[in-house]
Order: sequence, then C-alpha cells, then structure tokens
Amino acid sequence: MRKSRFALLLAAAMLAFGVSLPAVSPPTAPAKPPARKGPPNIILILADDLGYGELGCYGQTKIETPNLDRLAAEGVRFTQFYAGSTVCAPSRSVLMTGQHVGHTRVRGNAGANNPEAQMLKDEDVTVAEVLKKAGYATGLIGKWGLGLPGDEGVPNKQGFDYFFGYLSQHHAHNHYPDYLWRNDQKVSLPNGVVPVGDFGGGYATNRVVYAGDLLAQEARDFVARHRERPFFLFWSMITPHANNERTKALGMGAEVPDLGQYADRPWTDVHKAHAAMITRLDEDVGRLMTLLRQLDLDRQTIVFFSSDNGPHRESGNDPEFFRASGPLRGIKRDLTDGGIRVPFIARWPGKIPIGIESEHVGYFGDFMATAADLSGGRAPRKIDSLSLLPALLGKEGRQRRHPYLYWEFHERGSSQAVLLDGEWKGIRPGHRDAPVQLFNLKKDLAEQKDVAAAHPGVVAKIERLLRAGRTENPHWPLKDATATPGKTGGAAPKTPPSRP
Ligand SMILES: [Ca+2]
Repeated sequence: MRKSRFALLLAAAMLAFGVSLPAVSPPTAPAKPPARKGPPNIILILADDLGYGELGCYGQTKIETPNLDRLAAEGVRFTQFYAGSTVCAPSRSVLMTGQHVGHTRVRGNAGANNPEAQMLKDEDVTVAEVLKKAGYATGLIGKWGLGLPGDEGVPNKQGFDYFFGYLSQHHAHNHYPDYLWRNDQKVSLPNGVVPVGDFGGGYATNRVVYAGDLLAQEARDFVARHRERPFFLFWSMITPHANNERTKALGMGAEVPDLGQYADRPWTDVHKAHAAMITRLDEDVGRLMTLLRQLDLDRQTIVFFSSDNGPHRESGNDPEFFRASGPLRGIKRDLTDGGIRVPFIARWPGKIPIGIESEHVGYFGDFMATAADLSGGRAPRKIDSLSLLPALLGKEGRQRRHPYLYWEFHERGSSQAVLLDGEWKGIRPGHRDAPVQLFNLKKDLAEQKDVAAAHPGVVAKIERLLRAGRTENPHWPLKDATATPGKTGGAAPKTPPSRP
C-alpha cells in the first residue's frame, strides 16, 4: 500500500484551482458518528467493457472521469485486480457465486444457442442471497445476463428483492430499448426499435429514453427507498458496451444522447461517442455520491466500482486510440491482462484510508467473501473467495492471498490461463493440448516475451493447475485441436454465435 501519486496530484490540482478537498475526515477522527449502527450498505457499480486504462485515475488522458477519479482519491485503488472472465456472462457468474470460472456454472456467453448454458440454477448461491439472509434489502439495477424470463436464473430467484433492467445480454446491447423488466413485468418505453433476434436486441430508429439515464435514476431511487435499513445495490451498467446490432446495421454502435465536451474534438464520431458514454457514466456515479451525502448515508456505505472485462472494439471504436488497456496487452476476449485486469476502486469514509493504492492481487470471486465479511453474513462453502477487507482497510499485512488465479475461455477454441503468485502468467491458447506460454508480469507487464523454455519448473506447475483447477461442465468442455476455431462454447451451437 502506498499513497497514490494520483491522489496527491489531484489534491495539488484542487488546491491550485481553489477547490476544497471533499469533507472526509481521516480514519482516526470521524467527524460524526454514523446515523445507524450495524453493517454498512454495499453498493457495487459495474461498468460493461470498460478497460483498465479508461479512467483518469488509471492513466486515461483523453476521456474525462472526474467523479471516479475522486472516488479513487477518497478511497483505495487496486492496481492488479481481475475480472471473472474476459466476456460478460461468465465474469458476472464469478462475481455472483464467488467461484472462479473453472468452477462457476456459467463459463461463457452462450446466449440464444443454448440459454441453459448461461443460466444460474437454484442450487447456485449468489452474493445477493447471502446478503438477503443477512438482513439486507437487495436490488439489481441494469444488466443481468444469467437467466431469462421464467427460468430459475432470473434475479428475483437469485436473491434480489428488486430488479429493474435487462435479463438478456442481447437486449442490453440496445441503449434505447422499447421495454425493460421490473421484476417479472415488462415496462414499455417510448423508443422505436428495429428488433434483431428473439431476446429483445435491436437498435432504435426513434430515440426517446436513454436506458443509462433511466438506470441511474432507478439506482438513486433504490438508495432513497432503503435509507433506513442495510441495502445491497448492484448497479450493473450497460456502458460503454457497444450496441453490436446497431454496428452491424448502421456501422456505429456507440450510443449516447449527446457528445458533451467531445463534440468539437478532431476525432471520429465513434470516438467522440465512446468518450461521451464513459463521461456520462462518470457523471451518473457523481450523482449517486451526491445523493449518499444528502441522505447522510455517506459514512455507512461502502461503494465499489469495477468493470466486467477489458475494453472492446465492437462499436467501431479503436481501443488503441484511447490506450484503453493502459500498459497491458489485449482487449475483451483475450486472456492477456488487457482482457481481464480491470479498474477496482472502493470508498468507505472513516474506514478505508483516503487515497491509497493496493497492489493486492484479487479478483471478482473475492466479492462474495468480502460482502459476507462486511455484512456478518455467511458465504457458502466450496468457493474460491477471500475477503478483501484487510486490503480495503489498508492492513495489507493481514490480507490473505490466492496462491493462484484461474481463467478459461470458450470462444476461438478453448483457452486457459493461470496467474501464479501475481507474477507468473501461463496461457494455454486455442485448445486443451496447446503448449503453455509463460510471461513474467513483474518484468514484462505487456506479456510480450514468452519465457516458457527458460522456466520448465514453473510451466510444469502451471500445467498441473490448468488440469486440477477446474471441474468438468457438460456445457463448457475444453476443446481439442480438432474443434472449429471461432465457435463459441455452450455445447455445439447450431447457428453461428452472436457475440454479446
Ligand atoms: Ca462486458
């Protein structure tokens, strides 16, 4: 842990421009006692396809994110934190179950080809169920992707008292949908949509209501409604994910109501829109933080922010233009760190020290044990989850560490990866018998030099973990070299897979 250089720079800039630092007291001297005793409210804000390098506090220079930068400056910013997967559904399955992607049920985006492969079952225990049992009001606002209407994977059957948003990922591509779900009821919206596929996907020709704005309002309403009791809000944003159906039809899938401060930049339209999506997301976070202060919930609420996987190029956006992966190599669908290392920020005034950085190597699965720890709830057994509370509180010496992290990915064949001690990254690309590539993240952050030949002992250890680290799942077998490259998982789709 160290004082973040970014936090110091931000403080200096604020002083230079006469801006006062936020009214947050150091942890040793709380300004006033919390209004309510007991465990904190937990807010988890998840961006969709936001890269490691797309926030100012992670080095972004073109896109402005002052509210998230402030969130980091007032709390802790993790520098080596990983998503559950390199695409949406499995990453969220890991986040919800606390099991890594070699153990969790949903291991890929299967979608219309095999909805059951992308559905949580009754026997899966989610973090929402743990928090509900611990006495929390639980709400999901936004994208789900782990169950479809009427099946056992829907949020209301997976621990969420309240749900407003999208069930299907394809539906969630569309930022101007003609309906959303409120629990099990369809809520009509006045957008005019050209439908694509069977799950609500499409693109709008008459744009009236921007879903991101609506979800932000719903998130604020949920907080205001539950101010008297502990709550868990999972605000699962749909930005800056592209509308892939609009990209295919019209050539540009970055949807946003206006281009804001980027309108006059000498950039392409898609780059302007991409930046505006992220800045709008950031403004929505700022509004929620203002509400927490207004409701006097600030000090009894821990706010987490992250992204479900690396950045994309699916709107026509060029991730290189924004250096969206920062110093890392790869984007969404890669198992190099650019595909899976994500921003992770947490703020809890009076508890989390101000403006610290943590190099602790954690991942989405840790949210389960952390939430259980914060709430006094009981996490299920058989999970791959360590509470992050010591690292969050700046007590890194007490933080337990994973000996290794594991990923697998079922598009373009089957790929696997193991990260050993936060340092050695082994990637088996393409099929289950492929030779392991080895990178040393401490010396080669961009994973450019395969050093497998020089470290046979490390490779052998990683090969053992690639075999032992997973359980078999009938929907998500590891393919051999004869499998058709480019096909998704989800048990032999009959039609070419769409790409959520
Ligand atoms: Ca995603």
